[in-house]
Amino acid sequence: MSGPRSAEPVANLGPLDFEHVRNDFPALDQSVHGKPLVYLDSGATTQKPRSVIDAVAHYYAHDNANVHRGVHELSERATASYEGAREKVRAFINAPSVAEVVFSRGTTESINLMAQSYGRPRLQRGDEILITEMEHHSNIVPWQLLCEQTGAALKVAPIDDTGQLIVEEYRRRLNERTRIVAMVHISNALGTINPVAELIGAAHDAGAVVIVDGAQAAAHVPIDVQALDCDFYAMSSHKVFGPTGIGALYGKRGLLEDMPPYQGGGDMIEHVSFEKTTYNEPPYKFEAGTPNIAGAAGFGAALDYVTDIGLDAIRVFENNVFEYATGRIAEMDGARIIGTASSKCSIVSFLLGAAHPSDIGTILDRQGVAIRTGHHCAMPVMRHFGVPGTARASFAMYNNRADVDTLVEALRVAERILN
Ligand code: C6P
Repeated sequence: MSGPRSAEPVANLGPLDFEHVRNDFPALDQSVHGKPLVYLDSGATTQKPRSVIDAVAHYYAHDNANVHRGVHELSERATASYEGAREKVRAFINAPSVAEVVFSRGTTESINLMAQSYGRPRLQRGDEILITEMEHHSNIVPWQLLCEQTGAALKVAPIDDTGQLIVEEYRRRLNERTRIVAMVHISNALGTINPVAELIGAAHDAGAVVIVDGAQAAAHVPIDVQALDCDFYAMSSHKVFGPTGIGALYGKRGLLEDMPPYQGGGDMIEHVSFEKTTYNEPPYKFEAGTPNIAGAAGFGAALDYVTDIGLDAIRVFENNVFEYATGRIAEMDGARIIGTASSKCSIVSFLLGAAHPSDIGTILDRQGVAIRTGHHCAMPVMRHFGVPGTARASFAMYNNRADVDTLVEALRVAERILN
Protein backbone atom coordinates (compact mmCIF):
# COMPACT_ATOMS: atom_id res chain seq x y z
CA MET A 1 0.00 0.00 0.00
CA SER A 2 1.15 3.50 -0.70
CA GLY A 3 -0.11 6.97 0.13
CA PRO A 4 -0.22 9.13 3.23
CA ARG A 5 -0.89 7.59 6.64
CA SER A 6 -2.44 8.55 9.97
CA ALA A 7 -3.55 11.79 11.53
CA GLU A 8 -1.50 14.83 10.69
CA PRO A 9 -0.81 17.60 13.19
CA VAL A 10 -3.65 20.08 13.16
CA ALA A 11 -1.18 22.92 12.77
CA ASN A 12 -0.35 21.64 9.28
CA LEU A 13 -3.94 21.68 8.20
CA GLY A 14 -4.85 25.32 8.76
CA PRO A 15 -6.24 27.33 11.62
CA LEU A 16 -9.06 24.94 12.60
CA ASP A 17 -8.52 23.70 16.17
CA PHE A 18 -9.60 20.11 15.59
CA GLU A 19 -9.55 18.82 19.18
CA HIS A 20 -11.56 21.81 20.33
CA VAL A 21 -14.12 21.33 17.57
CA ARG A 22 -14.42 17.60 18.21
CA ASN A 23 -15.00 18.19 21.92
CA ASP A 24 -17.82 20.59 21.13
CA PHE A 25 -19.94 17.70 19.79
CA PRO A 26 -21.12 15.53 22.69
CA ALA A 27 -22.70 12.84 20.48
CA LEU A 28 -19.30 12.03 18.99
CA ASP A 29 -17.99 11.03 22.41
CA GLN A 30 -19.58 7.59 22.70
CA SER A 31 -19.06 3.95 21.86
CA VAL A 32 -21.22 1.97 19.46
CA HIS A 33 -21.14 -1.83 19.69
CA GLY A 34 -18.23 -1.41 22.10
CA LYS A 35 -16.15 0.63 19.64
CA PRO A 36 -15.52 4.41 19.65
CA LEU A 37 -18.00 6.03 17.29
CA VAL A 38 -16.62 7.27 13.97
CA TYR A 39 -19.45 9.30 12.47
CA LEU A 40 -19.18 9.52 8.68
CA ASP A 41 -22.80 10.26 7.84
CA SER A 42 -22.90 14.04 8.01
CA GLY A 43 -24.37 14.18 4.50
CA ALA A 44 -27.53 12.68 6.02
CA THR A 45 -27.42 14.94 9.06
CA THR A 46 -24.64 16.63 10.97
CA GLN A 47 -24.05 16.24 14.69
CA LYS A 48 -24.82 19.26 16.87
CA PRO A 49 -22.36 21.31 18.91
CA ARG A 50 -23.15 21.98 22.56
CA SER A 51 -23.96 25.64 21.78
CA VAL A 52 -26.82 24.52 19.51
CA ILE A 53 -28.16 22.04 22.07
CA ASP A 54 -27.91 24.76 24.73
CA ALA A 55 -29.73 27.32 22.56
CA VAL A 56 -32.66 24.94 22.06
CA ALA A 57 -32.73 24.04 25.78
CA HIS A 58 -32.44 27.71 26.77
CA TYR A 59 -35.41 28.64 24.64
CA TYR A 60 -37.62 25.99 26.28
CA ALA A 61 -36.26 26.64 29.79
CA HIS A 62 -36.51 30.45 29.71
CA ASP A 63 -38.18 32.00 26.66
CA ASN A 64 -40.90 29.55 25.64
CA ALA A 65 -43.79 31.57 24.19
CA ASN A 66 -45.36 32.16 20.80
CA VAL A 67 -43.84 34.69 18.40
CA HIS A 68 -45.30 37.89 16.89
CA ARG A 69 -48.39 37.59 19.12
CA GLY A 70 -48.00 38.44 22.78
CA VAL A 71 -47.08 41.73 24.40
CA HIS A 72 -45.56 39.92 27.35
CA GLU A 73 -41.86 39.56 28.09
CA LEU A 74 -41.50 35.89 27.12
CA SER A 75 -43.21 36.42 23.77
CA GLU A 76 -40.94 39.35 23.09
CA ARG A 77 -37.89 37.24 23.91
CA ALA A 78 -39.12 34.38 21.73
CA THR A 79 -39.75 36.81 18.87
CA ALA A 80 -36.32 38.36 19.30
CA SER A 81 -34.70 34.93 19.20
CA TYR A 82 -36.70 33.86 16.13
CA GLU A 83 -36.12 37.08 14.21
CA GLY A 84 -32.52 37.16 15.39
CA ALA A 85 -32.03 33.77 13.76
CA ARG A 86 -33.51 35.12 10.53
CA GLU A 87 -30.88 37.88 10.55
CA LYS A 88 -28.17 35.25 11.12
CA VAL A 89 -29.37 33.28 8.08
CA ARG A 90 -29.45 36.51 6.07
CA ALA A 91 -25.87 37.30 7.00
CA PHE A 92 -24.71 33.70 6.43
CA ILE A 93 -25.90 33.69 2.81
CA ASN A 94 -25.37 37.43 2.27
CA ALA A 95 -28.99 38.11 1.37
CA PRO A 96 -29.75 41.83 1.01
CA SER A 97 -32.69 41.79 3.43
CA VAL A 98 -34.36 39.65 6.14
CA ALA A 99 -37.58 40.01 4.11
CA GLU A 100 -35.95 37.61 1.64
CA VAL A 101 -35.38 34.83 4.19
CA VAL A 102 -38.39 32.55 4.65
CA PHE A 103 -38.20 29.89 7.35
CA SER A 104 -39.34 26.46 6.20
CA ARG A 105 -39.06 22.89 7.47
CA GLY A 106 -35.93 22.42 5.38
CA THR A 107 -34.67 22.14 1.82
CA THR A 108 -37.50 19.86 0.75
CA GLU A 109 -40.19 22.26 1.89
CA SER A 110 -38.30 25.25 0.48
CA ILE A 111 -38.26 23.68 -2.98
CA ASN A 112 -41.93 22.65 -2.76
CA LEU A 113 -42.84 26.17 -1.60
CA MET A 114 -41.12 27.74 -4.57
CA ALA A 115 -42.56 25.18 -7.02
CA GLN A 116 -46.11 25.68 -5.80
CA SER A 117 -46.08 29.36 -5.03
CA TYR A 118 -43.88 30.65 -7.84
CA GLY A 119 -44.36 27.92 -10.44
CA ARG A 120 -47.97 26.83 -10.22
CA PRO A 121 -49.64 30.15 -11.04
CA ARG A 122 -47.18 30.94 -13.83
CA LEU A 123 -46.41 27.77 -15.76
CA GLN A 124 -48.55 26.25 -18.49
CA ARG A 125 -48.39 23.72 -21.30
CA GLY A 126 -45.42 24.45 -23.55
CA ASP A 127 -43.25 25.70 -20.66
CA GLU A 128 -40.18 23.77 -19.53
CA ILE A 129 -38.44 23.16 -16.24
CA LEU A 130 -34.77 22.19 -16.43
CA ILE A 131 -33.01 20.14 -13.76
CA THR A 132 -29.84 18.05 -13.78
CA GLU A 133 -29.35 14.31 -13.70
CA MET A 134 -27.61 14.51 -10.32
CA GLU A 135 -30.56 15.90 -8.34
CA HIS A 136 -31.83 14.58 -5.02
CA HIS A 137 -35.46 13.40 -5.19
CA SER A 138 -36.41 16.62 -3.36
CA ASN A 139 -35.34 18.51 -6.47
CA ILE A 140 -37.05 16.14 -8.92
CA VAL A 141 -40.45 15.16 -7.53
CA PRO A 142 -41.74 18.71 -6.76
CA TRP A 143 -41.12 19.54 -10.43
CA GLN A 144 -42.86 16.40 -11.63
CA LEU A 145 -45.86 17.37 -9.48
CA LEU A 146 -45.76 20.87 -10.94
CA CYS A 147 -45.60 19.45 -14.48
CA GLU A 148 -48.66 17.29 -13.76
CA GLN A 149 -50.50 20.33 -12.41
CA THR A 150 -49.59 22.78 -15.19
CA GLY A 151 -48.81 20.71 -18.30
CA ALA A 152 -45.20 21.98 -18.32
CA ALA A 153 -42.44 19.55 -19.39
CA LEU A 154 -39.45 18.43 -17.30
CA LYS A 155 -36.05 18.46 -19.05
CA VAL A 156 -32.90 16.92 -17.65
CA ALA A 157 -29.29 17.97 -18.29
CA PRO A 158 -27.05 14.88 -18.23
CA ILE A 159 -23.88 14.15 -16.28
CA ASP A 160 -20.77 12.42 -17.58
CA ASP A 161 -19.16 9.30 -16.16
CA THR A 162 -17.17 11.28 -13.62
CA GLY A 163 -20.43 12.62 -12.18
CA GLN A 164 -19.90 16.10 -13.58
CA LEU A 165 -22.64 18.08 -15.30
CA ILE A 166 -22.08 18.30 -19.07
CA VAL A 167 -22.36 22.07 -19.30
CA GLU A 168 -22.76 22.16 -23.11
CA GLU A 169 -25.72 19.79 -22.79
CA TYR A 170 -27.15 21.96 -20.04
CA ARG A 171 -26.82 25.04 -22.26
CA ARG A 172 -28.36 23.15 -25.18
CA ARG A 173 -31.50 22.50 -23.12
CA LEU A 174 -32.00 26.16 -22.23
CA ASN A 175 -34.36 28.02 -24.54
CA GLU A 176 -37.18 30.57 -24.50
CA ARG A 177 -39.58 27.93 -23.13
CA THR A 178 -37.41 27.32 -20.02
CA ARG A 179 -39.19 29.02 -17.12
CA ILE A 180 -37.49 27.45 -14.09
CA VAL A 181 -34.03 25.93 -13.64
CA ALA A 182 -33.41 23.90 -10.49
CA MET A 183 -29.92 22.64 -9.71
CA VAL A 184 -28.02 21.20 -6.80
CA HIS A 185 -25.03 23.14 -5.46
CA ILE A 186 -23.21 20.03 -4.13
CA SER A 187 -24.47 16.54 -5.03
CA ASN A 188 -25.29 14.35 -2.02
CA ALA A 189 -24.67 11.13 -3.96
CA LEU A 190 -21.43 12.11 -5.74
CA GLY A 191 -19.94 15.09 -3.91
CA THR A 192 -19.72 17.04 -7.18
CA ILE A 193 -19.62 20.82 -6.74
CA ASN A 194 -21.54 22.45 -9.57
CA PRO A 195 -20.31 25.68 -11.20
CA VAL A 196 -23.53 27.31 -10.05
CA ALA A 197 -22.64 30.94 -10.87
CA GLU A 198 -21.96 30.01 -14.50
CA LEU A 199 -25.10 27.86 -14.71
CA ILE A 200 -27.25 30.62 -13.19
CA GLY A 201 -25.88 33.17 -15.68
CA ALA A 202 -26.77 30.92 -18.61
CA ALA A 203 -30.27 30.31 -17.23
CA HIS A 204 -30.83 34.04 -16.81
CA ASP A 205 -29.69 34.65 -20.39
CA ALA A 206 -32.49 32.29 -21.43
CA GLY A 207 -34.97 34.22 -19.25
CA ALA A 208 -35.48 31.51 -16.61
CA VAL A 209 -35.52 31.89 -12.84
CA VAL A 210 -33.17 29.68 -10.85
CA ILE A 211 -33.49 27.83 -7.59
CA VAL A 212 -30.37 26.28 -6.07
CA ASP A 213 -30.60 23.27 -3.74
CA GLY A 214 -27.98 24.14 -1.14
CA ALA A 215 -28.68 21.28 1.30
CA GLN A 216 -25.16 19.86 1.09
CA ALA A 217 -23.37 23.15 0.53
CA ALA A 218 -24.03 25.17 3.67
CA ALA A 219 -21.63 23.26 5.94
CA HIS A 220 -18.78 23.23 3.44
CA VAL A 221 -18.60 26.27 1.14
CA PRO A 222 -19.40 29.97 1.59
CA ILE A 223 -22.77 30.92 0.11
CA ASP A 224 -23.29 34.39 -1.30
CA VAL A 225 -26.69 34.63 -2.96
CA GLN A 226 -25.92 38.10 -4.31
CA ALA A 227 -22.66 37.02 -5.93
CA LEU A 228 -24.37 33.93 -7.34
CA ASP A 229 -27.35 36.05 -8.42
CA CYS A 230 -29.66 33.07 -7.82
CA ASP A 231 -33.35 33.86 -7.59
CA PHE A 232 -34.01 31.29 -4.86
CA TYR A 233 -31.72 29.27 -2.58
CA ALA A 234 -32.90 26.35 -0.39
CA MET A 235 -31.15 25.03 2.70
CA SER A 236 -31.64 22.82 5.79
CA SER A 237 -30.48 23.66 9.30
CA HIS A 238 -29.74 20.05 10.23
CA LYS A 239 -27.07 19.72 7.55
CA VAL A 240 -25.19 22.70 8.94
CA PHE A 241 -25.00 21.57 12.60
CA GLY A 242 -28.45 22.92 13.54
CA PRO A 243 -31.68 21.18 14.57
CA THR A 244 -33.93 19.16 12.27
CA GLY A 245 -37.31 20.48 11.18
CA ILE A 246 -36.15 23.94 10.12
CA GLY A 247 -34.48 25.45 7.10
CA ALA A 248 -34.76 28.44 4.87
CA LEU A 249 -35.75 29.60 1.43
CA TYR A 250 -34.01 32.70 0.15
CA GLY A 251 -35.96 34.48 -2.58
CA LYS A 252 -35.41 37.79 -4.32
CA ARG A 253 -37.77 40.30 -2.78
CA GLY A 254 -39.65 41.23 -5.96
CA LEU A 255 -40.31 37.57 -6.72
CA LEU A 256 -41.52 36.81 -3.18
CA GLU A 257 -43.78 39.87 -3.24
CA ASP A 258 -45.45 38.66 -6.43
CA MET A 259 -45.99 35.11 -5.17
CA PRO A 260 -49.23 33.99 -3.52
CA PRO A 261 -49.02 32.38 -0.06
CA TYR A 262 -47.97 28.74 0.16
CA GLN A 263 -50.30 27.86 3.05
CA GLY A 264 -53.08 29.73 4.84
CA GLY A 265 -53.30 30.26 8.59
CA GLY A 266 -52.24 32.50 11.43
CA ASP A 267 -49.41 35.03 11.08
CA MET A 268 -49.46 35.10 7.27
CA ILE A 269 -52.40 37.51 7.04
CA GLU A 270 -52.84 41.26 7.18
CA HIS A 271 -56.63 41.27 7.56
CA VAL A 272 -59.20 38.50 7.47
CA SER A 273 -62.90 38.70 6.76
CA PHE A 274 -65.26 36.16 5.23
CA GLU A 275 -65.46 38.32 2.13
CA LYS A 276 -61.74 38.89 1.56
CA THR A 277 -58.42 38.22 3.21
CA THR A 278 -55.30 40.26 2.59
CA TYR A 279 -51.83 38.90 3.22
CA ASN A 280 -48.83 39.88 5.27
CA GLU A 281 -45.55 40.99 3.69
CA PRO A 282 -42.77 38.49 2.85
CA PRO A 283 -41.37 36.58 4.61
CA TYR A 284 -44.38 36.26 6.98
CA LYS A 285 -46.74 35.66 4.06
CA PHE A 286 -45.07 32.26 3.67
CA GLU A 287 -44.95 31.27 7.35
CA ALA A 288 -48.46 30.21 8.30
CA GLY A 289 -48.98 28.90 11.83
CA THR A 290 -46.72 28.68 14.86
CA PRO A 291 -43.20 28.14 13.52
CA ASN A 292 -40.34 26.04 14.84
CA ILE A 293 -39.13 28.69 17.28
CA ALA A 294 -36.75 26.45 19.22
CA GLY A 295 -35.40 25.20 15.90
CA ALA A 296 -34.74 28.75 14.76
CA ALA A 297 -32.83 29.47 17.99
CA GLY A 298 -30.70 26.38 17.33
CA PHE A 299 -30.29 27.21 13.63
CA GLY A 300 -28.99 30.67 14.55
CA ALA A 301 -26.58 29.19 17.09
CA ALA A 302 -25.32 26.73 14.46
CA LEU A 303 -24.60 29.50 11.98
CA ASP A 304 -22.80 31.45 14.74
CA TYR A 305 -20.71 28.35 15.41
CA VAL A 306 -19.72 27.90 11.76
CA THR A 307 -19.08 31.62 11.33
CA ASP A 308 -16.85 31.73 14.43
CA ILE A 309 -14.66 28.91 13.07
CA GLY A 310 -14.83 30.30 9.53
CA LEU A 311 -15.74 28.46 6.36
CA ASP A 312 -12.28 29.11 4.91
CA ALA A 313 -10.62 27.27 7.80
CA ILE A 314 -13.23 24.54 7.57
CA ARG A 315 -12.61 24.09 3.84
CA VAL A 316 -8.86 23.80 4.19
CA PHE A 317 -9.16 21.25 6.96
CA GLU A 318 -11.95 19.25 5.36
CA ASN A 319 -10.34 19.13 1.93
CA ASN A 320 -7.19 17.66 3.41
CA VAL A 321 -9.18 14.88 5.10
CA PHE A 322 -11.36 14.39 2.01
CA GLU A 323 -8.37 14.00 -0.33
CA TYR A 324 -6.80 11.57 2.11
CA ALA A 325 -10.03 9.53 2.29
CA THR A 326 -10.38 9.46 -1.48
CA GLY A 327 -6.80 8.25 -1.88
CA ARG A 328 -7.06 5.57 0.79
CA ILE A 329 -10.35 4.15 -0.48
CA ALA A 330 -9.20 4.27 -4.12
CA GLU A 331 -6.10 2.20 -3.34
CA MET A 332 -8.17 -0.68 -1.92
CA ASP A 333 -8.40 -3.69 -4.23
CA GLY A 334 -11.80 -3.82 -5.88
CA ALA A 335 -12.81 -0.33 -4.78
CA ARG A 336 -14.78 1.72 -7.30
CA ILE A 337 -15.40 5.34 -6.45
CA ILE A 338 -18.67 6.64 -7.89
CA GLY A 339 -18.20 10.33 -8.59
CA THR A 340 -14.73 11.47 -9.60
CA ALA A 341 -15.46 15.00 -10.80
CA SER A 342 -12.58 17.46 -10.63
CA SER A 343 -14.49 19.72 -8.24
CA LYS A 344 -15.72 17.74 -5.24
CA CYS A 345 -15.97 17.90 -1.48
CA SER A 346 -16.98 16.03 1.66
CA ILE A 347 -18.55 12.91 0.07
CA VAL A 348 -16.95 9.65 -1.09
CA SER A 349 -19.44 7.22 -2.67
CA PHE A 350 -18.00 3.82 -3.46
CA LEU A 351 -18.44 0.10 -4.08
CA LEU A 352 -16.18 -2.67 -2.89
CA GLY A 353 -15.94 -5.65 -5.24
CA ALA A 354 -19.29 -7.40 -5.55
CA ALA A 355 -20.26 -6.62 -1.95
CA HIS A 356 -23.72 -5.17 -1.45
CA PRO A 357 -23.48 -1.66 0.02
CA SER A 358 -25.94 -2.41 2.82
CA ASP A 359 -23.80 -5.39 3.92
CA ILE A 360 -20.77 -3.09 4.00
CA GLY A 361 -22.73 -0.58 6.10
CA THR A 362 -23.84 -3.25 8.56
CA ILE A 363 -20.33 -4.63 9.05
CA LEU A 364 -18.95 -1.11 9.49
CA ASP A 365 -21.62 -0.32 12.07
CA ARG A 366 -20.49 -3.30 14.18
CA GLN A 367 -17.07 -1.62 14.24
CA GLY A 368 -18.45 1.72 15.33
CA VAL A 369 -18.25 3.32 11.88
CA ALA A 370 -21.44 5.06 10.71
CA ILE A 371 -21.87 5.51 6.95
CA ARG A 372 -24.93 5.65 4.72
CA THR A 373 -25.71 3.04 2.08
CA GLY A 374 -28.33 2.80 -0.65
CA HIS A 375 -29.52 5.13 -3.40
CA HIS A 376 -29.23 8.27 -1.26
CA CYS A 377 -32.56 9.58 -2.59
CA ALA A 378 -30.86 10.01 -5.96
CA MET A 379 -32.08 7.01 -7.96
CA PRO A 380 -31.35 8.60 -11.37
CA VAL A 381 -27.68 8.96 -10.34
CA MET A 382 -27.58 5.26 -9.45
CA ARG A 383 -29.18 4.42 -12.80
CA HIS A 384 -26.55 6.49 -14.62
CA PHE A 385 -23.77 4.45 -13.03
CA GLY A 386 -25.66 1.15 -13.37
CA VAL A 387 -25.59 0.41 -9.63
CA PRO A 388 -28.45 -0.18 -7.16
CA GLY A 389 -26.72 1.91 -4.52
CA THR A 390 -23.38 2.84 -3.02
CA ALA A 391 -21.65 3.02 0.33
CA ARG A 392 -21.16 6.68 1.20
CA ALA A 393 -18.75 8.19 3.69
CA SER A 394 -19.53 11.86 4.25
CA PHE A 395 -17.25 14.12 6.22
CA ALA A 396 -17.58 17.25 8.33
CA MET A 397 -15.17 19.48 10.22
CA TYR A 398 -15.17 17.07 13.19
CA ASN A 399 -13.60 14.23 11.16
CA ASN A 400 -9.87 13.80 10.81
CA ARG A 401 -7.41 11.45 9.11
CA ALA A 402 -7.56 9.04 12.05
CA ASP A 403 -11.29 8.59 11.29
CA VAL A 404 -10.37 7.75 7.71
CA ASP A 405 -7.84 5.17 8.94
CA THR A 406 -10.53 3.56 11.11
CA LEU A 407 -12.90 3.54 8.13
CA VAL A 408 -10.34 1.82 5.92
CA GLU A 409 -9.54 -0.80 8.57
CA ALA A 410 -13.26 -1.48 8.96
CA LEU A 411 -13.61 -1.76 5.18
CA ARG A 412 -10.81 -4.33 5.10
CA VAL A 413 -12.76 -6.41 7.61
CA ALA A 414 -15.88 -6.06 5.44
CA GLU A 415 -13.88 -7.04 2.36
CA ARG A 416 -12.57 -10.18 4.05
CA ILE A 417 -16.06 -11.22 5.14
CA LEU A 418 -17.95 -10.33 1.96
CA ASN A 419 -15.64 -10.91 -1.01
N1 C6P B 1 -30.00 14.41 1.78
C1 C6P B 1 -28.66 12.52 2.42
O1 C6P B 1 -28.37 11.58 3.17
P1 C6P B 1 -34.08 17.78 3.79
O2 C6P B 1 -34.44 16.35 4.07
O3 C6P B 1 -35.26 18.55 3.30
O4 C6P B 1 -33.34 18.44 4.89
O5 C6P B 1 -33.02 17.73 2.58
C2 C6P B 1 -33.34 17.09 1.38
C3 C6P B 1 -32.15 17.12 0.48
C4 C6P B 1 -32.20 17.91 -0.66
N2 C6P B 1 -31.14 18.03 -1.47
C5 C6P B 1 -29.99 17.41 -1.21
C6 C6P B 1 -28.82 17.62 -2.12
C7 C6P B 1 -29.88 16.58 -0.09
O6 C6P B 1 -28.72 15.97 0.16
C8 C6P B 1 -30.99 16.41 0.76
C9 C6P B 1 -30.94 15.46 1.92
C10 C6P B 1 -29.78 13.45 2.83
O7 C6P B 1 -28.05 12.72 1.39
C11 C6P B 1 -31.00 12.70 3.23
S1 C6P B 1 -31.76 11.85 1.88
